[in-house]
Amino acid sequence: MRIERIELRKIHLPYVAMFETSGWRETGSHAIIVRMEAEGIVAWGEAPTGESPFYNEENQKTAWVIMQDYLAPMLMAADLASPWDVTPAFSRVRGNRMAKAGLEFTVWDLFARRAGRSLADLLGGVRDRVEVGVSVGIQKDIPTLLKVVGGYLDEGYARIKLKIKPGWDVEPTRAVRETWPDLRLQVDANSIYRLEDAAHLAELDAFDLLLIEQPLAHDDIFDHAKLKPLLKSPLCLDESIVSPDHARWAIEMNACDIINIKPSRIGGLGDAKRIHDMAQAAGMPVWHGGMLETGIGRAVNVALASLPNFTLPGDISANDRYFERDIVKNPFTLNSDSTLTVPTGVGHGAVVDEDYLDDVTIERWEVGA
Ligand code: OSB
Ligand code: MG
Repeated sequence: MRIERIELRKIHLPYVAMFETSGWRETGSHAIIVRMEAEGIVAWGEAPTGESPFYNEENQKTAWVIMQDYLAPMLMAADLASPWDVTPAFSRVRGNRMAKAGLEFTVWDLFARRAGRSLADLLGGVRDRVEVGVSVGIQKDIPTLLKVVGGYLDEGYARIKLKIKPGWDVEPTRAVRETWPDLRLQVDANSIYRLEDAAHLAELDAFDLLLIEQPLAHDDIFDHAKLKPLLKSPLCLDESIVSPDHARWAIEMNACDIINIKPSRIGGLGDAKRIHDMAQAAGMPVWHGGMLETGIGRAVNVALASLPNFTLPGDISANDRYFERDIVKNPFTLNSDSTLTVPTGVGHGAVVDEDYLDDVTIERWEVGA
């Protein structure tokens, strides 16, 4: 397959509520939306970049430049036998994995649509519904947190993740655990602690957590391997696992119990599936993280999360948890068993609301016929 046309859009789509982590705040999606044409087929994807390079090294502006100057020309020059050919075609470009992923997702959608198959089916998905939860940002005080968590539980979410940081870790987690003794609960530190904080982090062991996510540096595996035996709670890596090699190193070094897979962080669905398969062979569970995606990236995530080794609930909430109005016409809604239904139509299944997408587009660029 030859890609005939690529169109990129920078968007700004406000969130229903500001989202705060240990290191930054997100007030809305600053994603790059990708549209491609080949052989009469139109496909869509999303690089879920943020406004600032505070999660990883990328943001909307860096991905915009890298996609235009390097990745789009590489893709236009490639003759693709399958979506697996995209990652090798981009290999000369170091890092910049979200920029790569936005394009790679779109090529998967193209191939799935051409084959008349769903993306989940093309990837090897085995579930018709995926279990999900909510990632709850840092709140101004504990009463507010309990209200916010209670609201999500009332909506039917059966798993909660709390963002933590020094000064907002043991006490909020204790308060949520004491209020809901049976809740499936986990925490995410987004790289804010140091190995010297091990004894403090071990205080979280009292709260029967599903996992503690990425306590140490965003690019660390070595210190996590040292931390793991000092904690009783399962240790999960997010930021640190950016490629199949990083996953292999973490598994061989015994640096984690669980891996959070975000295909956007990893540079695409191909390498994300490789990590899924590698973890499965090692007996290590994975779960699907999120980057507060629009409905386009969300549909990609749901498809991937239907693979067999995604055995913990994902950070893939229903669209209305993020946006008052999304850029898709068929948002996901939460099923009563805290799941989302995996789309069965062709491609990833998101139907783009092109009029509303036009409204939230702040810049456009295109290449090709
Ligand atoms: O670390 O998992 C994270 C959002 C933006 C950047 C990083 C993270 C997150 C989330 C939200 O936790 C997950 C979601 O609901 O999309
Ligand atoms: Mg995380």
